[in-house]
Amino acid sequence: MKLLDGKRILVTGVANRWSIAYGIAHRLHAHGASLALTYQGERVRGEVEKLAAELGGGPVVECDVTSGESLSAMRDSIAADFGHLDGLVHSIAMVNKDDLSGKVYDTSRQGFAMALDISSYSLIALVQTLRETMNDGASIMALTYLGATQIVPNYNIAGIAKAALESIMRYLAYDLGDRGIRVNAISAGPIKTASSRQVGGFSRILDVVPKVAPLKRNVTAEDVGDCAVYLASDLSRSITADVHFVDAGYHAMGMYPPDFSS
Ligand code: 0WD
Repeated sequence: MKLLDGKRILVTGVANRWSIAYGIAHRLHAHGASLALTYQGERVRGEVEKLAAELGGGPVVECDVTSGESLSAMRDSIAADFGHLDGLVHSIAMVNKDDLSGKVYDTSRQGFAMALDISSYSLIALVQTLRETMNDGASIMALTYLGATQIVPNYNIAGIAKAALESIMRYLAYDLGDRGIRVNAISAGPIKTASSRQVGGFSRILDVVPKVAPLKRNVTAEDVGDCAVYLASDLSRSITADVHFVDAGYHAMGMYPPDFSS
């Protein structure tokens, strides 16, 4: 008997093999979950279909979170081909590259609106669309980053969007608690992906973590995936409205260690 046997989980945000969502899907599948994946746009469809075939061959459905029509069509397709959900993974973010360096006060109104729409509001949009297609007791999780609450130079508007996402996570946990549906966030340490490479100075962030974090290393998407397994499973049945750090302990450091040199 595996931890997630019989659980049907929808994973968003798989773009390629390096996506954190892929690491999560891989671990959920290893622990027995049946998976459906969403992809954004024809550009990544072939790759996501290939990855889905390795993960049990569940449905692969298009979903652009900025479009109500796309969200509704995704829900109808999931309801018809997959059934009610026991889990939902939100692994979606988008910020203009120009807004991932320089000064926050230079952020445009359009860049702010787009970042908050895709990276934060999308969690509300997904829950609004899918809540009737979710079983009571389901588990929802969203990916966040330390830049939500701490200053991480260059993360800028992405951090502001993550602060909104974490707050949305808590309010949704309250909204859905009467159905036993849990909503949590996983705060991942830096991992090299298509999105993270857009952040100014990202390779320096990867260099610093092993010198500072208590575990003296970076984390992998599979590490994040194992936290997702716990949150999707009944082991975390009493855990909701919280941020779970998978960052080798980096977030807890108040000062760099004495032997630190960059
Ligand atoms: O260091 C990192 N990589 C960290 C990432 C540390 C902590 C948190 N995160 C978060 C990200 O902010 C994001 O929420 O993890 C999540 C996944 O990010 P990722 O795995 O680093 O990046 P990526 O593989 O690019 O996945 C993000 C995906 C998009 O990928 P592309 O590369 O095509 O932009 O978000 C999806 C898309 O699949 N996405 C959308 N999905 C639906 N509708 C949309 C949209 N409009 N826009 C982007």
